[in-house]
Amino acid sequence: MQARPASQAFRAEILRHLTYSMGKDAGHASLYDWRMALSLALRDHIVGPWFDATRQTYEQGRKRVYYLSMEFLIGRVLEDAAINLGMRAIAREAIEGLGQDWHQVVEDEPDAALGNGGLGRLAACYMESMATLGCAGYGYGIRYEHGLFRQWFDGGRQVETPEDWLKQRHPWEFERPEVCYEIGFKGTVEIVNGKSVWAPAETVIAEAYDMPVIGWQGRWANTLRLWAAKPTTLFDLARFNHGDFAAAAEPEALARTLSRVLYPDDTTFQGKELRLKQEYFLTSAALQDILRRHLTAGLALTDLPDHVAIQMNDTHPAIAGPELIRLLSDVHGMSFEEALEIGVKCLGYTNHTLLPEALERWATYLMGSVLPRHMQIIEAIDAWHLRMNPTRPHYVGIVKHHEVRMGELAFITSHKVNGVSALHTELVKKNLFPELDKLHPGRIINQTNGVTPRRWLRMANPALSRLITGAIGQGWEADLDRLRELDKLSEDKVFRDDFAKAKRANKVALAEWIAQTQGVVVNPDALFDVQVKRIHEYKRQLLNILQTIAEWHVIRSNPTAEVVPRVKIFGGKAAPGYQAAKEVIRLINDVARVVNNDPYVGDRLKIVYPPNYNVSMAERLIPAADLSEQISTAGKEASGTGNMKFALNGALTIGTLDGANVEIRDEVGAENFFLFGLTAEEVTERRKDPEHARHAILKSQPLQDVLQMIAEGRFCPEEPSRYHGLVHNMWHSDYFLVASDFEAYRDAQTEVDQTFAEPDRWWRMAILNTARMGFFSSDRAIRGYMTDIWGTESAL
Ligand code: T68
Repeated sequence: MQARPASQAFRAEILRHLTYSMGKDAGHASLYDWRMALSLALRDHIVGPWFDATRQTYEQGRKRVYYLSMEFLIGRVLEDAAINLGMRAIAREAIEGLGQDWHQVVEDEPDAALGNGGLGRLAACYMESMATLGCAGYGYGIRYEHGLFRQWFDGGRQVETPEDWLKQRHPWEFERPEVCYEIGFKGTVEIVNGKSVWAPAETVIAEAYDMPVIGWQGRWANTLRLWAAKPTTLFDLARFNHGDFAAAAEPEALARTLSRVLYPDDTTFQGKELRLKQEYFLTSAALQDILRRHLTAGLALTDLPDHVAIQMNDTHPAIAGPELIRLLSDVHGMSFEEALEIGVKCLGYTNHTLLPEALERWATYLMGSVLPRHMQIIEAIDAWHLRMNPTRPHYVGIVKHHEVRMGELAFITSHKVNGVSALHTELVKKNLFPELDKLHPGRIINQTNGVTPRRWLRMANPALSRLITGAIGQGWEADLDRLRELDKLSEDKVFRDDFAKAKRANKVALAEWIAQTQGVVVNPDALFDVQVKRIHEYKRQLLNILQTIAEWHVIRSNPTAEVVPRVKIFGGKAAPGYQAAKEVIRLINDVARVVNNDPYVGDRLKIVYPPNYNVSMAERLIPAADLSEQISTAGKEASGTGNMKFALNGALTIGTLDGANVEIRDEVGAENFFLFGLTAEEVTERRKDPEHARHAILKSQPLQDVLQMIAEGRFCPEEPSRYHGLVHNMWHSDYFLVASDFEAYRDAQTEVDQTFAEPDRWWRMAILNTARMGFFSSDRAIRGYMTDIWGTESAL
């Protein structure tokens, strides 16, 4: 077939980059060279819209949004950029015309894994939606040299190795050596002429690296600005000249540790000095950059709230309040109260968790030593807040029991605080900030999370995307409510068959990948049952594997039973120090080994747990899923976003009334959702019975059998006592109520089987899930932030 002129021209652009940017000729180019040349050629097409957007924002004096986040879980960029530019077909044709396989080139790109999980991925989806909607803004984060660790399994146990995405050049970033700021730590504060002067004892330089973020159809682009730490003094020449080469490089090594690694703990607060320094490093660099931009535009600092909206992604950048006050008062001469008032108008805070162990609370001695001036300002904010709210109960303060509570700090320094699902927001009001909510009615609002349909449907699931476009025409990618037009097609037998075929094609592709990478052969006609997310007790992967064991037991005790064949797929990492989560990982792998090698079982049950779950793996698994496991203990999952991606791709959900599951069920219809389990209120009630675990276990023979098998070492004959601790905990503690929900979960799984056995019914439900997910587009979420929090309008 003759290549289109556009792709011929683009081919020349790739070759130009291969020659002049990579210094290679086609005969000697590696896959890496080709990927770089292709990426750079695509990047050239982003620069135009990027400049235009920046110029327009500047000329129109538009208010900008600054999204401060310690994490941006971007994943791969190449194909996403190509799709948003409307150049995927051209790019593919061009690179294949040059003898390269598109998929191989795309998959050569390492994931930018600058995040742990949902919070970081949400930031990435929001950046893409802001660009799509023409919401002018910047993302500010850290350019970690090492993103989230790589996971592999050794005898079923999680092992972590460092991630190394910057080993190769990252073609999507522009280094900005001229955009740099000094960041100070420690030292002393003195009063000079009635003003506080902070003399830091340590300083580092924050240097900017910019990544353009291109929106749908290339109509707008924003910047993701990531800061890298550089030393203020590169080198101690005196020491070097004395022959002490290692010591001479010390200042550099010290500075660089600041942006060296992402903290891999998404669940417990550790209170480590380096983490506090990282948080301040990001925040101070971002705020200095924001003020510089404002001042160079010739604007007055008193007008800051008309031009600047700053969103704090959780409390990680919550030092922003004190830092902004410091910059406005100490550096720019404003009064404390005026600075505070301006700060509050600019700042917003998104809460992502209620788990007490995850809430940030810095010891006052640490805060006071790392950021002495900020500690003073925090105390001043606390005192001011008490003055302004004389009815405030004493225990509501920011500083309490020698700790600085970052949630309270973020709340008091923001004009809006938001939860991430309807249920979560209610619990934020009721359980997390009840007193502050009373003092500041209306400050807490909800913005239910969303995901970008460009990456999570259009890119990840081309088969389904083609089917949708064929049925309802183009444009749904940026107007996801239009999927409703599929509603009536659920009654159309031909469409149902096509929908099932698209899903089957994805399952076949996944089955091939599983066979190749895991050495496990799975049947694409089995039900693909997927639970992928960070491993955490509250997310209850344990409930899933216990039910799997029960199912295996049924098959074993009934060798000829006709069951609906299932493939249980797990994916996810545990924080390296989280022993209970690591034990669950090992149990899943142990059970998988036994079940997958059990000749009685055959095709009826398989368990796969591919290591190193990340964004790219999600893009492979989600489109191939039949069943989405969203089974957290009610009241614990703030929202979930994987739940949205699965349903959008036509998987049915088995889930509890937790986080955004509640709203997903409302949207898709209760009859198209497999609900089970205690509600958040019932969970609280149930915990009042100290023997809830034992009582629940005694009511369930299958659960007793499962626990007995584990206790006997059926899955680890080489070390039968391996899971005694886990079983003991199930009987005597079971904080996350696995036992209490076990029977309900099994019943729901039986219903899943029965439904799957009736394809017409199943596919009708699956279509209705896709059709009714419009609400969960991150475009809707960003529109909500724009009107309710940021006070900004689209530039498009
Ligand atoms: C997640 N939080 C929520 N935290 O658990 C999830 N935490 O329900 C929600 O959908 C998602 O945020 C988006 O709102 C996280 O992912 C972290 O990753 C994290 C990282 C560092 C410290 C604390």
